[in-house]
Amino acid sequence: MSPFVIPNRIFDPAAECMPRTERAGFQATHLRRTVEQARKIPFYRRKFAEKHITADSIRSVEDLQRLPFTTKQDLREAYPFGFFAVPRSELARVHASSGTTGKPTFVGYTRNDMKIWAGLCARFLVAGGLTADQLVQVSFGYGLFTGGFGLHQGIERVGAAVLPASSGNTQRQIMLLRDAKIDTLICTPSYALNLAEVIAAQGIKRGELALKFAHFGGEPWTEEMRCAVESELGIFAFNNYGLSEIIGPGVAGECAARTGMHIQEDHFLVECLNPETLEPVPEGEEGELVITSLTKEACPIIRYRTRDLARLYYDPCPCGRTTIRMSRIKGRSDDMMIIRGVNVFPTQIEEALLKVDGTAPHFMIELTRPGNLDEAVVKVEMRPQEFSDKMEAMHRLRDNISREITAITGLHFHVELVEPNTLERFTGKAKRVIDKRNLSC
Ligand code: DLL
Repeated sequence: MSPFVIPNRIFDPAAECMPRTERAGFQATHLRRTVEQARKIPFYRRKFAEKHITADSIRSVEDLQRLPFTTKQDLREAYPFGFFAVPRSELARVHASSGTTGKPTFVGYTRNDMKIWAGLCARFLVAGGLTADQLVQVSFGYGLFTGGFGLHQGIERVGAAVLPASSGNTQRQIMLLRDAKIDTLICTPSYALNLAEVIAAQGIKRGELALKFAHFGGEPWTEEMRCAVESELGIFAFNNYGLSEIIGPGVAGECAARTGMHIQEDHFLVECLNPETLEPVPEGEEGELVITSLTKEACPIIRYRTRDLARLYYDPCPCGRTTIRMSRIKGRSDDMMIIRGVNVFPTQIEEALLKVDGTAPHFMIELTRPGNLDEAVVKVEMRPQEFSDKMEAMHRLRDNISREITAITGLHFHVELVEPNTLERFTGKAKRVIDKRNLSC
């Protein structure tokens, strides 16, 4: 067996390492069942009728291409429970997506959905080294957000112990980490950075913490950010991906090889499409992830357009799992800024900043359009030790940052250096762009 595979009762080689052709047969059966289940939802019943789709006509995974897409807008229009395929009596849990535009989007789970969800979270945690003897602090919010409860049930399924700290109150989080000798931390990567900074500011020594591992997800982050957080907290950090409309965390996660996140293909079909033409992009090229659930009862979902941009890799992973792997998410197409006609993602700014010594990856982008041309300002925090009143040193730092940003984005950003600890900190997902351009008029 590969050295990357950690034997554990959760790891399921029959499902995770099966030959790809065999998996396709299994997926086709489940796709057929999903179409059957989705017919209970008026939206899909209508779309299937328009396209003459019946469950029986689904014979292979290639038939996926004939199925209709689902967008966030479709879900919104069916508010509150129009995308539920089961009666209320069969529901075991309801969560909601972190809607930025007023009303949330509800997602329901039957008892069986809950069991599957716990198993999926357990699987990626185990792939990333979680063992039953660890004590895990969950610093995701427990509530409508799927992060807290989702990871919580996965940890319990593994048999590890969970400390449900929930989000917020950074001082108390650090006290818990230290006093309970937590080995594994679960939160967003930006919150981990926030914790690392406060830990350093309080003069807490590495030896006072027992932290070894972390599982981060819920927002885009870069490899540079991983290096920074790992070295500041002395941990090994794994990436995991999911979204509430699909299930929550548990769609994909990294194994110890960390060569992309293994998609849990026995439960989800993932396509990578050109967002304009909606045609598949060639293997390894960037596109929008479009996800179909294969085993969900309460909220089966077909070809959901995630708006998340990533790449898919089909080559074998050293860990032995045969599932497709997805790259980091470059960003959501919703987060993409179009500045003077050039597409820019906040992750590109993060990448640039982490290449320059002396800056902290705390930044805020402000976009304005004083005349006809966009202006982009990035406020960047300095590290306390680099903050000085020597103009020349500050100018040099600013020029270095500006050069890196231009090298990565091809655009000029005005760089404003700001004092340590002056930009907003986030306890969940970071929000880094303020767009004052009033583009709707
Ligand atoms: O964030 C579910 C989740 C919770 C995943 C905890 C992982 C850990 P939503 O609030 O619906 O659900 O937000 C989903 O977050 O479409 C991506 O844009 C982004 N996202 C989630 N995980 C990652 C990741 C949860 N690892 C949206 N890398 C998704 C990049 C991520 N972006």
